Order: sequence, then structure tokens, then C-alpha cells
Amino acid sequence: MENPFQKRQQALEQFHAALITKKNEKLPLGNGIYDRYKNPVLTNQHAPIAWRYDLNPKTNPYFMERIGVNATFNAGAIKLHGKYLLVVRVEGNDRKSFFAVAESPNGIDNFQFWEKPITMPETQDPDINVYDMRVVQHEDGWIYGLFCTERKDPAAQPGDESSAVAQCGIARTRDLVSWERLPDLRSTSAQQRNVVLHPEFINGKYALYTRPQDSFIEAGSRGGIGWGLTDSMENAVVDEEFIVDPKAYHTVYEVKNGQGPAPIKTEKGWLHLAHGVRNTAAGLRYVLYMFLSDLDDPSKVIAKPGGYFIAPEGEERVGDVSNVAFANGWIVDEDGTVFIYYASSDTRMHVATSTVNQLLDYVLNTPADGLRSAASVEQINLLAEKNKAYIKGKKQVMAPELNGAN
Ligand code: M1P
Repeated sequence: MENPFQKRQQALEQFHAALITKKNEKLPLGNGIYDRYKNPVLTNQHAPIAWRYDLNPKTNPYFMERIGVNATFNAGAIKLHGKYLLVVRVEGNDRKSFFAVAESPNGIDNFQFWEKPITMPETQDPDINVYDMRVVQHEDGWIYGLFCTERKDPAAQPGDESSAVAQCGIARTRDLVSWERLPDLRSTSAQQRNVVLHPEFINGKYALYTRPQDSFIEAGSRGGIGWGLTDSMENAVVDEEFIVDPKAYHTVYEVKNGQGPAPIKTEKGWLHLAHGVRNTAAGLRYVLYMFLSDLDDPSKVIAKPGGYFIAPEGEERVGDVSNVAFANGWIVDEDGTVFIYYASSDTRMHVATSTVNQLLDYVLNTPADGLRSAASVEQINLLAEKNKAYIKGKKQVMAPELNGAN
């Protein structure tokens, strides 16, 4: 008689080995700004078999999954010792998220999780859920991980089992293996999410991109990407925040927005990747957008293309929370290649590649949002008019001669 344990184990091991070693391919054409890739770089199926299955045939005769992994998304990113490392938000079937490191030799495929997830120390007030870590190599020598820590709202009415409070958790490490937990950020805002540490000191202080919010979901009255300074990360306190990139009516960030990973330093300024949210009849739509801030004063936005940079496309549009593109990690190589790690629909991770020069060209030469339909038409007319000189010899479709028509 066939042994079901062995049969299932063998089939799963083969499937898993093929998945985690699968080569990725750049998709053709693209938009000249970045290239997308055929396969997601991480899915829930990439989770190690040893995290999910009891491998002892005596205690698991059916080779049954014991602990399910629901999704792998919203990963922070860093390159260490020549490896591309993602600090992934892994979500179990029980809805709890935790962090786990996956590494790749080339940044586009062959991502494999380390043996065990990160054991993140807790503060006196245990986290109920942790997610969306921004990993930053700061000039003070530490690698910081800033993430959202979520706990039940102590003011929730009896019977209300969904009100929560989001705050910024802080931890630091040298190797992504052992982490020192520091006290959560204190700020004047009721809630915080998407808090990101700037990699350099500003006037001798640590600088933070914040996202003050009135409640768990709503950014509310102070919506936008904020900026605040703190003397120390061991006791991080932001007494004053001001908004550097506000939400705005009839844009892709009209409901809320948030800084993605820490910005990249370039000779022309700091390159930022962020997410913007708008509301639709189908629910919230999350897209990524970019902007450039001043080299000496990173809180000053100096260029900002209109519209989105990456929106969920094709299969990316469907998942646990559909119509979401979210990024909190990117890596720049010595040759200027940029690996943009983005998640689709709170379900899986993808990569897109570009270069610092292409991204600078994008942020500096894409027209800003004119905020009105007429301004968008004007931008197209300007470009089409300029392009006339370059369309020699090609027949243009013209508007019909209207003389006498009626
Ligand atoms: O579900 C979409 C995203 O929603 C939240 O982001 P924000 O605070 O900007 O609304 C986060 O929970 C994020 O993890 C999630 O991807």
C-alpha cells in the first residue's frame, strides 16, 4: 500500500524546490521608467515546509499542513554581504503578521526564507500584530527596523472587537538575526503608521517621516506624509510634526498617503517612493508615486510627477485586499540599479528594476499634476506640438475638415 505521508511529502518538496529556484524574466516593452518581471518574487507557497508541516510521520500520518501561511507582502529591503534581503510581512492563516527574512543572490529570483522567522522582542505592552517594516542602515551604524505595532483600542466599547490603535514600533540590529527592541515612538498624533527613519542625521537629530492619523483607518484632519525630529532613537519622541507631502483633492492620494522605504540619496536630491490612496465604488485603491526632496533639507519637496508610478496590473489587482500596490523596500546597487520591491493586493511580493538616472529623469521631467482636466489636456497639447518636429514622414490622423459640415 502506498504511504500517503511519503507521497505527499515528496510531491510538496518537489513543488517547493522548483518554486524557490525558478528563474524570473523581465517583461518586454515596459514604459522606459522601470521593468516589471513575470513572476512574483515571493508568495505564501515560498514559506519553508518546516514552518508549516510536522515532518514526523508518527504525529502527522496524513502529512497535513499544521500552520498555514496566508500571504507574504509589504517587505522592507536591504543589501548585506552581497545578498538582497527582504524583511517580509508574513501573515499566517490566523491573521497575525510577523517578520521573516528571505534572501536572493541577484534580487530578482531565488528568494529563500531563512530557517526561522524573526523573534521580535516586545515592550511592556505586547504587540497584537506587527507589520510593514522599513529597514534603514542609519549613519549611526545601526540597522533600524520601524514597523507598525497594533493593539486593541483600550477605549473600544464592549462588543467592539475591531477598533485598534496603530503606533510605530522600533527595533535595531546589526545582522537582522538578533534585534533589540526600543520603546515605541511617542508623538502628538493619536495614531501613527508608515513611519520611516531618514538614513542621515539632520542637524544632529534623527529625522522621521511620519503619517499622523486620527483613527486606525482614517488619516483624517492631519493627513499626509509628516516630518519630525527626535534627539534619540532609544527614547524616540517627536514633539512637532509638519506635513511635507499632503493628501490632495482629486489626485491618486486624496484619501491618504504614506512614505514607502527610506529615500535614496542622489546628486540631485532625495528620491522618495510613497503610496497614495483614493476611494472608488470598488473600495480603496492603493498606488505608488514618487517625488524628489532637497538634498540639504529632505523635508522640502522639489519635484513631483503627477499621477501614479506603479499601479496594480493584471493578476496583481486581485488578492486579499484587492487593488493595492504597496512598497516599503528598495535596494540600490553600486552601479545605480534600483530594485523596487512592491506587494500586490496584500498577498505577494514583486520586483521592478530601474536605475537612479531613470528615476531622476522620471521625477524631474514628468509633468506635475495640474489638478484639473483642462491642465492635463494642455500638457498633452504641449507635448504633441513639440513632437511635430519629430514625426516627419509619418501620416498623422487629423481632425476632419469641418468647413461646410453640419
Ligand atoms: O490594505 C492596504 C494597506 O493598508 C494600510 O496602509 P495605510 O496605513 O496607508 O492605509 C496598511 O495596513 C498596509 O499594510 C496595507 O497594505
